[in-house]
Amino acid sequence: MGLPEERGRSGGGSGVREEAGARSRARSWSPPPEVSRSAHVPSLQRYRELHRRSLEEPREFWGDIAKEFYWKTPCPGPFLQYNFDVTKGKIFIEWMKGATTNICYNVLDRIVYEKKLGDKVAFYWEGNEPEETTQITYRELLVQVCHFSNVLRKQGICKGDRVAIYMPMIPELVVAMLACARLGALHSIVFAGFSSESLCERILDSSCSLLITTDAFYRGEKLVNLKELADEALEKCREKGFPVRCCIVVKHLGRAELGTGDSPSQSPPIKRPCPDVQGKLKEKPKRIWPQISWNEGVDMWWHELMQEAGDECEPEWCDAEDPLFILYTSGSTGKPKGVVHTVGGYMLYVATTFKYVFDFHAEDVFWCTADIGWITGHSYVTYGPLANGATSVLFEGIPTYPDVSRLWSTVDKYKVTKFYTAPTAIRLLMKSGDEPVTRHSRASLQVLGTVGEPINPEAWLWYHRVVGAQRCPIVDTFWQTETGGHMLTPLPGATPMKPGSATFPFFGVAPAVLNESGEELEGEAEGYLVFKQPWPGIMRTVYGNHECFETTYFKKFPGYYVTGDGCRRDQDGYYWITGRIDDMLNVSVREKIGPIATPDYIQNAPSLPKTRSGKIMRRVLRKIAQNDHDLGDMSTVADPSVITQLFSHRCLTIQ
Ligand code: 6R9
Repeated sequence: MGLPEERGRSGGGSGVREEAGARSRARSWSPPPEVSRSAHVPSLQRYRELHRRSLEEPREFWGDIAKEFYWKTPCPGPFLQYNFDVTKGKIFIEWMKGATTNICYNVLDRIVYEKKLGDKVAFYWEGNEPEETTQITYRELLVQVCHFSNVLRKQGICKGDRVAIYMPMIPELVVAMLACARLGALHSIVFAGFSSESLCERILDSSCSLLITTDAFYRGEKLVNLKELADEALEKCREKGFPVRCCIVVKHLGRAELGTGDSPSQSPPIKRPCPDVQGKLKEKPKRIWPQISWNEGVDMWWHELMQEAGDECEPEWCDAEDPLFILYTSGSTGKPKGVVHTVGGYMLYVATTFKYVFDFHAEDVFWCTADIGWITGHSYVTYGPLANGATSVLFEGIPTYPDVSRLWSTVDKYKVTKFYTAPTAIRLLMKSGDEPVTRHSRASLQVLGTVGEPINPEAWLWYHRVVGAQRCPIVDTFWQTETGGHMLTPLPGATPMKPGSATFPFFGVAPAVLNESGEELEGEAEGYLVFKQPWPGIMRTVYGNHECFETTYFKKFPGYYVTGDGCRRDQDGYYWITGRIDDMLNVSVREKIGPIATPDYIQNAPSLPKTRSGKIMRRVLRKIAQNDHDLGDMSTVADPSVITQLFSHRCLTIQ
């Protein structure tokens, strides 16, 4: 796709600068002046000044940001201490060690009592069906969280305990995670699209003492009997000698049975047509509410426990370096790793990236479409927006239900100003053409974002031209579960964008490009993307396996955090992620390594097995190469037919 023809016209927003004399250079799109005018960072020069300061004086830079937050006790010793070099001893990173705080207090009590934003909407909840909606203010959210914290306390949950959460995108998921944070218990959220095996494996790995789940939910047309999967998981845990003593169940699909209940201790009532009416609604398939099984002595209803719970709940004051949560990485290779993030650094980092990368202002309505089961949802549905007192959309549905214009009708419904999604969703919607988008106004949109994988320029240009009507800068944010928040990203009012490039490092981030021998490459270069110094949001360990943490991220190149991604830096200093290093086939491999490294067979593939978030499942590719049909857990594969196709076209001569 070429450049938009309207580029010079007034009202077109972004200016286009074609760089003369360099055919290979990508064109850059300047930030729209109306965005820059009111932006926190209004120019590239200002970005560079702030970035330089963040690297030269990290303690002062982050120290100033820390002043925005509530600390029960200040930092008694050094603000930052770390070792990134395996040859010099154990890898560790400590930001503000010894200072005490509570992240739940900071994202709720502070917003209600210090910022006086109690009546502001924290979330507009948009259910799977467009007519299922509710909203919750900061004050209401705080009340719910205090109640549920008391519920957990009564069940014996203490600071340091692990709590597994297996829930769809409903307000109670946010309540549950923040209640854990209030008590200093670690939440381990398992994406509700994962299988019972995955849930069991994760419960066992971090020996969770309690599970929070939901009766059932719809994902588009598909009914997911979540409680059944949770039961299977707990049964497997029991078989393996680890009985989980308590399972709290939210009545979500059966919520209408509970009535509207105006007691503040209950879940917010949801506007949902009652089942009889729903059955009669035109063109709506009849919804089935499954019977769920009940394990006496283990299962407890959320709404019953909430009714008995008290209003007051003093937060547990935690060390800045205490663990906040565990989140297992997608595990496209081998066993999933429990990535551990800590209270203080994660709080500073997600709050700051949210503010600058989406150029947050008080009147914004923010919408990140990611599921909270992934890091993007942890950081940019829950903690980042709440830490800034933002109003967000919490979306239970999928982009294609009831039709492919769902995202854009929802943007109009809530007047969304900042919208954040994945390239897979953009590419999928692009196939349906422009009309489902342009049918809706989208006039409220100001900034668009992407995350999860490289975005191809064609999809970028469509997102920019059609969705953003050429008015909206696109922030292509590169980061990982391990990094906690954005690492390479444009700032909407400052950075000239190049379609497909995540552009420049965020504050506090010092990237480098290394060759195979670990030498830093200068200027235009391609190689391993690494980071040279710690930022507050970096993971601190792999749960229960610090050695795995050191080996995976620090052994290959001592002194650096190794992302595992390849990247190219162009002549203007822009970073372009080329993908996971181990996904790449080095074309000259035979010459470099020797004849043993000659590929036996090259199989053309129309597509690769990917997760729903767009990640290539390398583990599955290896199995196909070995003709091994025992694929293990396939619950996150986006399109299983791809695998059948790959097996059937597999070269039969290789065994
Ligand atoms: C946030 C998240 C991390 C991996 C990462 C990289 C890929 C993420 C990207 C991107 C190119 C971007 N990735 N964002 N690649 N451009 N803007 O997705 O975390 O699920 O841990 O995945 O995703 O390969 O290493 P996670």
